[in-house]
Amino acid sequence: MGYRVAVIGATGNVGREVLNILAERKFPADEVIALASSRSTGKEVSYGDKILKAKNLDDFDFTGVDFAIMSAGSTISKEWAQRIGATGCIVIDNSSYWRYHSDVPLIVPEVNAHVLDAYMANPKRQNIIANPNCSTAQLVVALKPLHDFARIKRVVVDTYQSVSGAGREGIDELWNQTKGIFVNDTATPGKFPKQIAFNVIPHIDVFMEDGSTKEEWKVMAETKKILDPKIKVSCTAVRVPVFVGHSEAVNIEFENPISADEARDILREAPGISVIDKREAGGYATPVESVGEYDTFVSRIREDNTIENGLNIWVVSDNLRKGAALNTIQIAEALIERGLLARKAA
Ligand code: 11C
Repeated sequence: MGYRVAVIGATGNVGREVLNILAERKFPADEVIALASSRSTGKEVSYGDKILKAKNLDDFDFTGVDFAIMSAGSTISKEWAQRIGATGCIVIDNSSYWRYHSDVPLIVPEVNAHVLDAYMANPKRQNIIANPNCSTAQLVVALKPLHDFARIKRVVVDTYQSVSGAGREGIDELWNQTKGIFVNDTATPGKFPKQIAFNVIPHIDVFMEDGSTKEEWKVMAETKKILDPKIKVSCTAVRVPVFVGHSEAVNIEFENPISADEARDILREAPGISVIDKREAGGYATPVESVGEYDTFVSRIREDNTIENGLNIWVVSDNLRKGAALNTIQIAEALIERGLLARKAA
C-alpha cells in the first residue's frame, strides 16, 4: 500500500504542476485525488497517463489520507488546513497564510529539512507544514551553501518575476496585451496595475506602511525564518513580461572572505543547484531555460569589490516548480526519507 495524496486546487497552475511532478518523480502514491472548489468540480486534470476528475473539496472525507497538498490560496488554507490536519493528514500548504505562524515550519528541504524532525516529534503539532513564496525558495537554495562557508551578513535582491506567479490570469493578461498591441495598439491592464506587455512593473502584492510591497516583505521574513534570522535582507520585487521563470540579481555581503572561484565550486556541489557560469555571450541561465526544470540555476558569479567580502550572483528558477509544486513534493519526500511517517511501498 502506497500513500494517499490529495491535491487541493488541482485545476490551477500550481495544482497541475503538483500532479505532473508526482507522476514524473514516481511519488509512492497508491491513490492521488484531485480536489477543487465547487466551481471547478468535475474538471479533468492529468496525472501521468491518467485523467482525474476534480472532486468537490467541501464533500471530501480526509480520513486515511496521508498528504494534502494545498495550492488554492490563503482563504481556503485558512479555512481548511487545521481541519484536515486534525484528521492526522499532513497538510503541505502553498499559500502564505500559515508561513509566519511560529508553530508552523516553513521548509525548503535543501536548507532546513532537519526542522521537520522536531516538528513531527511534537505531539501538539497541527500537521501543517508551509511552503515558501517562489522568490524566497530559489533565493535560499542558492544562499544556504554560501552561508555555511562564509556567513552572510546582508543580502540585497532585485527580482524579475514572471506573470505565472500571478496565476492563470497573469499568463492570459500578458498574452492578450501582447496580441492587442500588435493588432490594434491597445493593452488594457486588469490583473496587473499597469501594462505588463513590453514593460516592467515594480509592484507585486499590496503596499505596506513602510513603502515596501508585501512580496518584498515576504522575501525578507521568509529568508530569515528558513535560513537565519540574523541575515539582513533588502528586496525590490519587479514583475516582468516573462511567462514562467523568476530571476534574481543578488548582492551578498559576508562576514568572512569568499572568492568567486570558491563560491562557484561550493555551488556546483550544492543540492538543487546547477551552475551555468561562462563569461561569454549566452554563458548564463535565463528563465526560458529554467522552465520544466527542478534545479535552481546560478550564473554571473563575481566578486563585488565595492564592499568587503562581497559577491554578486544571478539566480533563476521555474517558479511553478521549485518555487511551488516541486518544493511541496520534496517536503513530502523528506518526511518519508527521514522516517517521520509510516513507510509504505507503492
Ligand atoms: C508572484 N511570488 O510571483 C508571487 C506568487 O506568497 O505564495 C506567490 C505568492 C505566495 O506573484
